[in-house]
Amino acid sequence: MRQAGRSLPEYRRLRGDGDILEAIAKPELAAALTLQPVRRYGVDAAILFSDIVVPLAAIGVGVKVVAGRGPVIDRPFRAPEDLRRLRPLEPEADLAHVLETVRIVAGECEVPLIGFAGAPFTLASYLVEGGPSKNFARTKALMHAEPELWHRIVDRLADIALASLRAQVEAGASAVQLFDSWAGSLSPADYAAFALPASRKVLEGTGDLGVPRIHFGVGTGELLGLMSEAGADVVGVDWRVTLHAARARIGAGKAVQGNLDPAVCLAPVGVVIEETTKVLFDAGGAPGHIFNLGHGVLPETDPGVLAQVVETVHAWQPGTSASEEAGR
Ligand code: 1CP
Repeated sequence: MRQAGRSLPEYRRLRGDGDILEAIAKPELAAALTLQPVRRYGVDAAILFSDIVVPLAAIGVGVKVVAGRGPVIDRPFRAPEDLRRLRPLEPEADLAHVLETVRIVAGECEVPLIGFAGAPFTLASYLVEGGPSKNFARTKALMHAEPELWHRIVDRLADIALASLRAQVEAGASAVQLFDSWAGSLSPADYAAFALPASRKVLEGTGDLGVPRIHFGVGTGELLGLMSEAGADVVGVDWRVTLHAARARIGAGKAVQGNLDPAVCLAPVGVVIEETTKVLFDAGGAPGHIFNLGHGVLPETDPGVLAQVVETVHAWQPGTSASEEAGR
């Protein structure tokens, strides 16, 4: 549950309202923030407290994370010269603080730690748009107008994500997640041509590490079949597609992750539990389901409700008539 911490008073106290990139750069603080949702909810994995733009900031691409908005790029990418600003990542030097956080958490945490990186398309969208976007117009214009430049940008971003993920696993992360949050804005043809090859480079490039690879996206219902070709072991699904339908699109041999709508968690607790049970039921009894929200926890979510979601998931016994009845 990405950003589960944001709903916690202890997170807001510890994190304060300073710059998130500064908080991420303090290993003891970042490790404590990583562990808070694990301790409070008893979830089965931790996700590193960092951000997808951290490697970009580390190689000198000017980027701020603006409160209430997200990443903002000082000088958005527009021209071939901008490629020079994407130098190779040297994780031990550039991400020393993040890797130290991974080592601390891996040493202290009783559940697996998930390391992560931004997928090339999603990172490129921030670089080209200059910040969060609704329609990704400049990004799509660039990929169609200058496909060669686009491919060079996403290829460099793939190398950066790959280096970052490999270093996180070497430092102790037990799984990796590639966040392609905005891939759902693409048509299947554009996804196949302009996003999939670079994501595949990252996922296949982590295949020898022996850790599960999770491939996340939002609004990707029409892309799930293509995403399943990118090389991950687990494909994330949001609430717009049932897990049952998603499994058919993704094909055998892969697990699914998802897919409770984060907005549902703002409803009365009885409704939330009912919807949680529906997700579990829909996943079926077959192995290979990671229960999760379809996207990040909304900050106004009641932590007590999330605790009950976790309890419901842990109590679920697939195949028993009582559980199945509740899911109908
Ligand atoms: O300071 C804050 O509390 C602001 C909110 C916040 C947080 C908690 C941001 C700004 N980043 C983060 C940390 C973060 N980002 C984590 C750590 C784990 C956790 O807290 O649960 C992770 C895994 C991310 C990954 C991330 N950052 C993604 C991919 C996953 C997703 O949710 O889609 C994306 C797209 C970002 C960019 C980003 N950073 C922050 C925001 C608000 C955004 C999204 C902006 C947008 O809408 O484009």
